[in-house]
Amino acid sequence: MNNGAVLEQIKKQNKIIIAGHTNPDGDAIGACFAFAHALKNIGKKSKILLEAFSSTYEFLPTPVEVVHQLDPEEKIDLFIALDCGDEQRLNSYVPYLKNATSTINIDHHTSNTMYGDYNIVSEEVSSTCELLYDLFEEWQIPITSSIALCLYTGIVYDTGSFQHTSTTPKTHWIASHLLKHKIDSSFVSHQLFHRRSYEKTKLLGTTLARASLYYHDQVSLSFASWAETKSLGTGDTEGIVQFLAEIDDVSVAVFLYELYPNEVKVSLRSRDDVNVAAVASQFGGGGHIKAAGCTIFAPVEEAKRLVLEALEDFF
Ligand SMILES: [Mn+2]
Repeated sequence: MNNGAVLEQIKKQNKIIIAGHTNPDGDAIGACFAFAHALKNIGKKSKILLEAFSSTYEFLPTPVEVVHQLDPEEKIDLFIALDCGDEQRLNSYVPYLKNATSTINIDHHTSNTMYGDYNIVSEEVSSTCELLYDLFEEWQIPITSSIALCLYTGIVYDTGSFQHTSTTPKTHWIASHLLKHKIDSSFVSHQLFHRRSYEKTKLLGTTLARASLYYHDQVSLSFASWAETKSLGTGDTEGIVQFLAEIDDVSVAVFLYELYPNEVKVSLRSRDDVNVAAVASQFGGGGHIKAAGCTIFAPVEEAKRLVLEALEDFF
């Protein structure tokens, strides 16, 4: 893929939508915001399309309007999907992708289905934000301090503060360049990993108290019901699965939460050889070998049974 041709394509378009995946995380949000800044800096207008996200990210500067929905009649020249392994990750935004005159898919998931007219996909990078750094360099779009903060946040988020195995020397190299833009890295870490609402703190306690171990203590699992998830307001249960993965000899951690009645989101983490992306894909989900997710349309007890059954082969 000639990335220069992608930039030429962008320059020709007027109605540009930049979208990230459902239940947006730090990488998706950082990537969308950074991309909007980059487009603005080359004189292109855009709009960001994202589902509601945690107030954690309110410190990130956006140069354009962020909307949760578009007018179904709205004509879209170019739809740019960021951090989405497949079309379904766009959830209710799929029709906008389908109706757009052209589409660009920029992502770093192994499971990427190359659904765009243009696909810039690398599995070698830690995050979509890391990929964007290289892309902006190639496109000679200057990294401003706003872009740097957005990209840095996405990289820190997706690498778990440079702790996940996806972190490479290159990741650190890029981060060091971004930090030259006077980013308060301690503040970013606090926002992303060391701050949670009172409601989420309580839910964390409840779900950890009900954690169970399976398959000779190699799998940890817990869950939150719809009523409990709803108590959060935002449905933000991010990070809870990590606590389950930190239990002594646990190899796979599972956290299920009912986002709506009979709609269960499943987060999976692996600390060893189990490919949890493969497990998630059995339920139409995807992700990375060590971190993946899916949605199961069933009561939470049933979803729990199905996931444990899918994991049985590994233990
Ligand atoms: Mn990502």
